[in-house]
Amino acid sequence: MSEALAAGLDRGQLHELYRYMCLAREAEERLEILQKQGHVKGGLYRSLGQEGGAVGAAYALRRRDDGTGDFLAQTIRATGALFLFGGTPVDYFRQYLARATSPTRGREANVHWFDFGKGFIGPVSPLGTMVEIMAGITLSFRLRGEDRVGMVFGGDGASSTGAWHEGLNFAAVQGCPMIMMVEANQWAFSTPTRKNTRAESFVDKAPGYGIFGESVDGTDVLGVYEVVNRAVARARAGAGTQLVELQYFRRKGHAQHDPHDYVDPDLIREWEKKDPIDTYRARLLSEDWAQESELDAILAGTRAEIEAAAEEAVGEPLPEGLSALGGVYTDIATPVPWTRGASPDPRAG
Ligand SMILES: Cc1ncc(C[n+]2csc(CCOP(=O)(O)OP(=O)(O)O)c2C)c(N)n1
Ligand SMILES: [Mg+2]
Repeated sequence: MSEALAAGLDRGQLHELYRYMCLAREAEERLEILQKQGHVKGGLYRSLGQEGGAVGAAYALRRRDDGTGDFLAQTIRATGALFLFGGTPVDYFRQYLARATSPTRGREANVHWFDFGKGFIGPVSPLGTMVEIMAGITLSFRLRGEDRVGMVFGGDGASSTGAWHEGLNFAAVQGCPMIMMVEANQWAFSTPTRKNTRAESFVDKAPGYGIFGESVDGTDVLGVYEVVNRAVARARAGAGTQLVELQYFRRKGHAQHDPHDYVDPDLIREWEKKDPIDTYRARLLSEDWAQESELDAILAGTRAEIEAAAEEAVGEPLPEGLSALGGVYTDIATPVPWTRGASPDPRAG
């Protein structure tokens, strides 16, 4: 690795953060056009303004493609994390367009897909449930003595579900190497956070579970990386479950069908000034970590990649109706048996 310039990251890595934020932004903007053209099946969710939180957090994880790395449970607002973990733009479009070629063969939508080999397991619809699932996965890491961690994203609204509390408490009690990312974007659909919790900050909840929590400006990709990197290091070293609160703002409606008319437009304009991609680009230039031409080339590259992926997915077929009968139970293939690691299975013998 070449010389570290900031947060222990070298020039190439700092550029990579920028690239993945751009990739998420470009993919979602392309989706908006596809939706207007009638191609998108189901809702369309934006992570606008939250790209830095998703990318900065997932960048702190160990990413592998053979089922031996860290695990990630992404949400609809963590598109950048999904791409970082090897979810490809073309599969992302296939999912949103419900193509027969999509990872779920058109059965599920948007970011509801997984790849055990790459280590991302997606969300299920009931909010909070992924916390319980990740608690189980990270318990298995701990029992096998593997130095792997699992990161689960969840919104501020999701934190008011029973599953979230139970999952987090179980993980904390069991000392699971789980990183609980709270996407505090101040809304759960049209419900403001103050109607979801009396706590001033989600970090205030951490001591209630006996775990360490830290809060960070979720629009600052480098700041997020630094805080999450520390949390990951603690969890990997055996300090148990960690909580990180990403503070930012949902700048669009819950989904495209939500008019967002309950939010003060001045507030949205304020948060536009803190756009994570614009502010990071300005910093890269002012610190001399990048040349304008390099960043332009990265952006152009992501645009070309997204355009090619969108075109590929659009050209592919929808599933045949009868195919819905297949793959429901026993013929589900799990190509990488991540539950059987190199270390011995504690149930054996
Ligand atoms: C248990 C449960 N209750 C309600 C819903 C419906 N629902 C889906 S997303 C959502 C809002 C989620 O808000 P938040 O967790 O803050 O995430 P954000 O959309 O802000 O990223 C709701 C109420 C659900 N999926 N699961
Ligand atoms: Mg929210």
